[in-house]
Amino acid sequence: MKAKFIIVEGLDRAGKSSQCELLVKELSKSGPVELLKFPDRTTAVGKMIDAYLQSKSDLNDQAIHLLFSANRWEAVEDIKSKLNSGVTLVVDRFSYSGAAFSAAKGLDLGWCKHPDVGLPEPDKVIFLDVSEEVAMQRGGYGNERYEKLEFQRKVRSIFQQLREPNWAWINADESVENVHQRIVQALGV
Ligand code: DGP
Ligand code: NA
Ligand code: NA
Repeated sequence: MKAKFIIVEGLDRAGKSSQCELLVKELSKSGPVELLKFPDRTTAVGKMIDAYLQSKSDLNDQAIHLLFSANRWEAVEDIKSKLNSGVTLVVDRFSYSGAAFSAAKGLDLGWCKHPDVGLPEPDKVIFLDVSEEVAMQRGGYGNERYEKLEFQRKVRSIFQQLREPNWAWINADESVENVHQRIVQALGV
């Protein structure tokens, strides 16, 4: 099996983390696979992003946008070398989150996409769509900066604009197991 670059995107509270873990487990039956997560809050850049998300620091919209992009770029050699050595990657958020969350603030979508041009392109994008009702049942949105209903609505509408033919748009309101089955079907594994 050729290594695949699979991006999992979604709104906050869509169950992305659990689905990424289940998917990695499933794919590992047929070959090497690893999970990556962005933002990677462990790097120097990632620590600045983490402080921003927790409102411990403030940055203008353009500056934080470029830091999120830099956080992906600083991983590019690692991503490429893993793919080249045959390791399938499941990536919890990537460039689409970068564009959607910043454009939802009112920044120009084209401008938002630009810093990520040249990063690896996905074989498949899994988008986990969650309704407002279910997101609320899952404990509502937390304390982080973007976890607000009105903002999530805008983010969702930008994701719809970004959608391409290699996207699987999956209703993540259902049980963890059902959503997992849909993801597996969409990937044809
Ligand atoms: P997570 O760790 O997946 O819960 O993501 C943290 C928050 O940051 C979440 O609200 C989504 C947002 N986010 C993720 N990637 C980006 C990005 O590249 N740019 C912006 N502006 N926000 C992002
Ligand atoms: Na979050
Ligand atoms: Na998450």
